[in-house]
Formats: sequence, C-alpha cells, structure tokens
Amino acid sequence: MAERLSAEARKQALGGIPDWGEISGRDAIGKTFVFKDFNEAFGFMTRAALVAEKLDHHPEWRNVYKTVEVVLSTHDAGGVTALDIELARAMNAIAA
Ligand code: HBI
Repeated sequence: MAERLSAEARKQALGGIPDWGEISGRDAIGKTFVFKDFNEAFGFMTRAALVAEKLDHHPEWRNVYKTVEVVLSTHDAGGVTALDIELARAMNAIAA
C-alpha cells in the first residue's frame, strides 16, 4: 500500500508537475484543466480513466462543459502518495 508523503516530500513532488497545487483543508492535490470544448474535455477524461484503471487509482473529478476539476488523494493512506503524483503526471501528459 502506498505511503502518505510528508508535507516536504509532497511540496517537492508538486514542483515537478506543472499547475498542480495543494487543496486547502485536505491532504490532496488538484488541478483545473480547461479544454477547447466538451469533446476535448471528455476525451481527456476517457484517456485518463484508462490510466486510472491501470493504476487502480482513481481521481475525484468534476466536469462542466470544457472544464475538468481534478482532486487526487489516496484514501487508503489518508493523503497524497506517489500514486497521486504518478496519476497527476499522466494527466498532464494526456492534456499536453
Ligand atoms: N483510488 N484515489 C484512490 N484512492 C484509493 O485509496 C483507491 C483508489 N482506487 C482503488 C482503491 N483505492 C482500492 O484498491 C482500495 O479501496 C481497495
């Protein structure tokens, strides 16, 4: 089971994944992606969902038209783990 990252390790990891930040009041990281239109947004979610399934690590996300708000945390560990960093990195690559 993935270990919860220390605040320091989490900050360090966040430095390497553009535009992701800490969620206030929660041990979690988040990013809001804005796409050209709904089609692009949902295509992103479709591809990200396949990666999440492969990792067995799933996002908390909300989609309104061309915007996808993503929050990542590892419920089993009670906070951000390397799995969240890995999924965040993968999402950035998909959205690139
Ligand atoms: N996804 N983000 C996230 N956090 C989890 O703790 C988690 C998950 N997906 C699947 C999963 N845990 C299960 O493997 C466990 O709940 C058994």
